[in-house]
Amino acid sequence: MFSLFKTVYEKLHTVVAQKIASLFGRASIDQATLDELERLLIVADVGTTMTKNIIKRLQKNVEAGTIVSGTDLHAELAHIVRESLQALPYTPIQNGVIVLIGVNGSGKTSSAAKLAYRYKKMGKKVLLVAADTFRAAAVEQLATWAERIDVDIVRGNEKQDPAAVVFVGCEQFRSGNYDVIIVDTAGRLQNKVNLMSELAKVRRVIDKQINTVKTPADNNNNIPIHTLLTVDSMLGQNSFEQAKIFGEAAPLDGIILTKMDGSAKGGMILAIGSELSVPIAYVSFGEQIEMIKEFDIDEFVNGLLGE
Ligand SMILES: Nc1nc2c(ncn2[C@@H]2O[C@H](COP(=O)(O)OP(=O)(O)OP(=O)(O)O)[C@@H](O)[C@H]2O)c(=O)[nH]1
Ligand SMILES: [Mg+2]
Repeated sequence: MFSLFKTVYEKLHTVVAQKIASLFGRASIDQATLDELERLLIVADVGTTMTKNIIKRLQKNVEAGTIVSGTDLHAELAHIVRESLQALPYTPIQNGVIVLIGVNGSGKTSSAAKLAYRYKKMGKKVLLVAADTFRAAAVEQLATWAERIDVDIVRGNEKQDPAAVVFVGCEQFRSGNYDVIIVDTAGRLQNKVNLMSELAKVRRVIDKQINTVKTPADNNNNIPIHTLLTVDSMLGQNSFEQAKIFGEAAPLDGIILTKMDGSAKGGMILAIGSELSVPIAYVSFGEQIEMIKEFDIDEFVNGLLGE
């Protein structure tokens, strides 16, 4: 299992990280080094806002004499990166609702299956809801996963109102003693306005069914509902606009950064934190069912900047 996880930041480390790490070997740090670092951070998709903040802080340290060598630069950069990620922690739910949203092809359906498998392995009773009724194939895709991992599923029919499918899912969740319900949604519709209003409606149904309509068994505890946005890490900066638009349809609790196995640009992780103020919840790093894990700050910092 560990060898699977080892690959998460492997590509990242071989490409951008090596160039950044070469700066840490320098005996002294001058403006030219900081300019070079700035360029590398932009290439790594750290984003202009975050990159500027980082460089400004490093400059101050250089002027104050607290960064002299490449080793000092490494330590301070790692400190800044860690600090910015720690400001946005994510705590996975133990029981409750996960709604996956995101642009088409970003990995919603795969992530729904992976999370279902993960929770099942933790001993949880999981219900999947195939609410991407825009395409029949989408429902089939999730149903195939559900069968393979032996998890219950509520399936919609093609072109059925997704909110109606979610309604049935919520009823089954409450009556069937489930711990976790994971909802897969559509990533495309005829137009963006329709998609966003559909997602907002799905969210309203869940809010109402889960936390307003109660059965005695619910014990009147508030059940957490997390909306997680899947972001394809290979798309780099393009993902931002999409993430902002999706964030308007439903409050985002976390990001699942997908396809990290193919991405050499892990800087996205920092840009998302600083520009969208949404924590990274999980990283997905391959097509196999186990290939998702909780985002680990230290592992990421070591992947990007070396130990
Ligand atoms: N290599 C790799 N491929 C992935 C990963 N996550 C998803 N994929 C692949 O990306 C493609 C799209 O994934 P889906 O889960 O179907 O994406 P989706 O968001 O549900 O797409 P739509 O239903 O079309 O909106 C599939 O071929 C997946 O196998 C990952 O972490 N790594
Ligand atoms: Mg899908």
